Amino acid sequence: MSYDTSNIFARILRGEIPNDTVAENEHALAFRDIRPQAPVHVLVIPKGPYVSYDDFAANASDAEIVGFHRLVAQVAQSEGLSLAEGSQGFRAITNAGTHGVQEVPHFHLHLLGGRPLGRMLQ
Ligand code: IU
Repeated sequence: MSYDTSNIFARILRGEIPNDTVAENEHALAFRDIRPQAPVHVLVIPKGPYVSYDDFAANASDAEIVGFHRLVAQVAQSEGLSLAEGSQGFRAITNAGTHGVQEVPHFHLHLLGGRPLGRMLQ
């Protein structure tokens, strides 16, 4: 699947649409989900044009991959989700494609926490 530059997260990255930014670095942006499913619901996206997690993992540079994950860790800490600092935990998920029910075709990781999230897989 080729990258669609008109997707909503691409427009956010270009500054065409406002967002509730939590943090950013050279390679990634973190912002609050507009329909939060938990007290903390932050989306972390790479700044590069990657459709899905597998696209990102296969094609992003080492610096992009490290930068992305460091931002996830930074947000987990700043949002009070870090286990190392005594939180009750969190969930980090990414949906891909039709079966994964991916709504926006720009890779994003959902970081959820602040309440018990229930079991996902039986
Ligand atoms: P999904 O993993 O692609 O299914 O989730 C997309 C998420 O993006 C979903 O939780 C939406 O609430 C969220 N979102 C957003 O935060 N801002 C937007 O403008 C749009 C979707 I469209």
